[in-house]
Amino acid sequence: MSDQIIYLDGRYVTRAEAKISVFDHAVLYGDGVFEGIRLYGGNVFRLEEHLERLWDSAHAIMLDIPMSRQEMAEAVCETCRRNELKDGYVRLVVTRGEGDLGLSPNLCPKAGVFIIAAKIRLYPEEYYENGLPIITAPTRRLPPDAFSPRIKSLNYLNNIVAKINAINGKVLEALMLNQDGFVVEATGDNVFLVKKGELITPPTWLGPLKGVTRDAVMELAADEGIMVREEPFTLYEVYTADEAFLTGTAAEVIAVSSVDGRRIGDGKPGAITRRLLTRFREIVTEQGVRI
Ligand code: PXG
Repeated sequence: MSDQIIYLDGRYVTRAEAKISVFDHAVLYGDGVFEGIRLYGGNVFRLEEHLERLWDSAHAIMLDIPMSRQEMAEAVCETCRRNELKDGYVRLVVTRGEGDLGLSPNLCPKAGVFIIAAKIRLYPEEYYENGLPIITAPTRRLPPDAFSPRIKSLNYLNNIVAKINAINGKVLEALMLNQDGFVVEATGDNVFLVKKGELITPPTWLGPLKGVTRDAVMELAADEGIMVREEPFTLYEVYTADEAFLTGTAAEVIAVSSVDGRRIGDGKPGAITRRLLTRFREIVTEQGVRI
C-alpha cells in the first residue's frame, strides 16, 4: 500500500514520510505501548475498551499520552477514513519519544503517537474450518512481578521468542506457561477450554492480557447460558479438554485441533467453539464506533 496514510504526531503523512527518530526510546529500549484494533464494516470494534487499556498500559509505565482519549478516538477514525478502509486493522502506538541515550524516560520530553490503518492477514480460513494445531513453547511467560504481561508494551520479545518456538515446531501458535506450569495464554491470543459444557480461561491475575476479544467471548457465553470459570489450569486440562480455542483481535475465535500432538476432543472445531465464532462474527458487525 504505497498510498497509505499514517497518523504521526498530529499530522497525516504518506507511508514514505512516516518515519520516527533512531533516538526514540521505543527503538532504543522498546519503551512504549500499543493497541491492535479491528474495523468491521466501517465500525471500530470496542474502541473505548482498547483506549482504556492503552491508557492503563501507559499509566503503569508512567508515560503521558500527549492527547485526550477523545482526540485519540477521532484520530483512529480519521486514519481509517483517509485510507478509505471499511474492514481492517488499526495499530495504535505510543512511544516514549526522542531522547538522548540512557534508560531514563526523563530524557524524552514528549511522547510520540502514530496510527497505522491496514489490512490484516488472519490465519488461513482452512484453520477456522479445521482447527489450529499448536504446541507448548519452552519459553515461560514473563512473571507479573518481573514485568506485568498485562501491560501491552512495545517489548514483545518474550512472545516473539515463543512464536519462533512455534515456527520451529512447524505450527503457527504456541501456548505459554508461567513458572508454575499453569497455562497463561498464547503468543498473541488468549486461551479458552471447554469441559463438560463450561468454559475455562486463565484468570487475569495469572498474567494473560485482558483481551478485548476474551471479554467479548465471555459476554457472549453468558448470553448463551454457558458458564465461564476463570481458573488456573495445566497442560493436563488442555490435553483432556472437550474443546479448546484461542481469542484475539487478529485471530477472532479459532479452534485448536491439537496441542503437542494430543488431539483435542475429536480434533475438529467443537459445537461451543463454532457457536461462539458465529456469534462473534455477528456482533462485530452490529457493534462499534462508526468512523
Ligand atoms: N494476549 C497477547 C499477548 C496479545 O498480544 C491478546 C492476548 C488478545 O487480546 P485482544 O485484546 O486482541 O483480544 C493479544 C493481542 C499483532 C496483534 O499485530 C497482536 C495482538 C492483537 C492484534 C494484533 O500481532 N495481541
